[in-house]
Amino acid sequence: MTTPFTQQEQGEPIAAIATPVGIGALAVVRISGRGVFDIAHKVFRKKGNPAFHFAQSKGFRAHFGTVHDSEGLIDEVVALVFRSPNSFTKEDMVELSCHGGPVVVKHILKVLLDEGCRLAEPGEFTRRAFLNGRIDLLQAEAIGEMIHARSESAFRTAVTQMQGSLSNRLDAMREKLLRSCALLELELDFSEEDVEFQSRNELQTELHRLQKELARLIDSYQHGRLLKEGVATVIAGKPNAGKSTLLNALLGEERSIVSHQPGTTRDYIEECFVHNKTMFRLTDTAGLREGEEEIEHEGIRRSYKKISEADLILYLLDISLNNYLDEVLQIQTFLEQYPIAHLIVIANKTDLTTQSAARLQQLRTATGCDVCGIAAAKGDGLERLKHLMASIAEGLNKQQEASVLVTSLRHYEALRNAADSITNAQELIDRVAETELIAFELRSALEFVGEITGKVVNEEILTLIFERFCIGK
Ligand SMILES: Nc1nc2c(ncn2[C@@H]2O[C@H](COP(=O)(O)OP(=O)(O)OP(=O)(O)O)[C@@H](O)[C@H]2O)c(=O)[nH]1
Ligand SMILES: [Mg+2]
Repeated sequence: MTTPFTQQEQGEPIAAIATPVGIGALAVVRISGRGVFDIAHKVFRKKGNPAFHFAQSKGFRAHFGTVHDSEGLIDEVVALVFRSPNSFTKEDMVELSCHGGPVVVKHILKVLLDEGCRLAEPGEFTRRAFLNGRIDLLQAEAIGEMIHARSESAFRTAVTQMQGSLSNRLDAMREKLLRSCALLELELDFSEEDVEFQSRNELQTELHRLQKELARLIDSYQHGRLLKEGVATVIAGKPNAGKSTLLNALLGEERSIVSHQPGTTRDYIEECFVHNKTMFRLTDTAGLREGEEEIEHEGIRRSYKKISEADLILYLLDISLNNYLDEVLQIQTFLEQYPIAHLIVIANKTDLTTQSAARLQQLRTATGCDVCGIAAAKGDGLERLKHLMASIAEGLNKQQEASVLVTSLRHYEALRNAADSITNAQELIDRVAETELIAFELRSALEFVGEITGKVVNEEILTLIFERFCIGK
């Protein structure tokens, strides 16, 4: 669509601060919608050209000038003009770059609101970009994910999604489904004549192909989730093993309270840790023992919950204690209870014993696990541990070496629903069921796929997606 919107078709004028709150070199206030050139005109004076009006400016032009309110000058700004449809929202837009103090920016926003703009809702600019057909829903979500990406890999995946790789795959799938649906529905129109426009054999082959493609995307979610949310890594072990010390050492900051008293950590503490472009979501937990009192008991219950959700368990023990082998039982229980999670046994406080090498070997033999010796308080052995963690994360990621990834639970569920509908259709064809029933299943598959890119728009989904954005995006 390249025709500009008429003024009537553009949304009501909205304004928002597009840059983070706080002091910075620059800040940007953006406005979009019907009549924004007139609104900007009322508050802006171009240097050396008092007769200037935004309506006469070409798109993608920057104009230097000042912003005023009724009492006088507010700031010197650069005004960038975007003419419909060549803007982020496809509407007329102006972006005012001003000095980055919070008072200045709010002042500029206020004059724009006084002159007729409404304060934008979170994500409203992106919502307009979607509704006006500039981007699809997947791309809109990818923009949100890109902004929130906390690791290089998560960022890269979001960028690929924003460029439309997943959208293209899904569109191709939709087209094939649409074609089959149309042919089946044509048969329904001619039902009295008993014709078959869509060969059932060909349809089965086509559906089989689609199922394979869907399965690949569904499988990619495990990897996509790890990229986006990080490898869920839980530090577990008995009180005083040094779990909080390890968390702090990995983060390089004193995040969790460390003390010689057993039972220091009560509630779990979660922090992100990026190593080798991979993000780990590290959780320090309350030490595992028979709970002494109510609060600690609750803390320990939460520890077990976190352990049960982990991709990677770092089981920490104090190797300087003489009863270190008592821990083997606990480790074996974890291995049995959480067979899917990876487990590294970490023998801490190697600085307090001269026998750590022999003890580590014993633990390896007794548990069959990777055992890593460290002195968390000094930072000894941490590089090896990080290396081990990275190689486990790589293994998790290798399970799915794909260029197109599904990273969102919403997409994952829609794809699973689509796959279920196609399975139903396949069974119906096998049973030589009525055309109407097959067409119904393919229609619902089509809708599920369409929900992802926004071809089928659902107001509830839109609200859910855009409310997670910040205002001004
Ligand atoms: N010598 C030595 N002491 C350590 C080492 N790591 C931790 N400690 C000490 O062990 C004690 C307990 O450390 P924490 O990190 O609080 O242990 P924790 O496992 O979080 O304990 P809880 O929160 O009570 O479950 C503190 O006094 C630490 O200074 C180490 O590598 N060597
Ligand atoms: Mg602790």
